[in-house]
Amino acid sequence: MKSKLAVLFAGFALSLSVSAADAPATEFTIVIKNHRFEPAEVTVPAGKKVKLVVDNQDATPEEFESHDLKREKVIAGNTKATIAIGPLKAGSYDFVGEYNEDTAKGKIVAQ
Ligand SMILES: [Cu+2]
Repeated sequence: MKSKLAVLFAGFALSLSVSAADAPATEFTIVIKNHRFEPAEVTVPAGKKVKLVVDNQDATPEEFESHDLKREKVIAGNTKATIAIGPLKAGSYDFVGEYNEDTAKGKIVAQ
């Protein structure tokens, strides 16, 4: 039993160190408020996996939708969702709030 536990802990420590290695500055928060994204433009590092935390502060649900990023996710009112993207090539990637497309527009700029 002891040796099995030691192997488990070694594996756990290894996975911790691996995730720590690509952790820095990879999380970006976008707020939804009054059916708009704030900020409407987010600059992320190209060639890296990043996480978008989309914080819907409106009472109504919104759908984060991006054909460019091949992502769509419904976010209930007053909740947050995390969307993993990348690694992206340098460029501009549009997204919208599909339930309020006239006002909820934004883009990710990878550079
Ligand atoms: Cu959709």
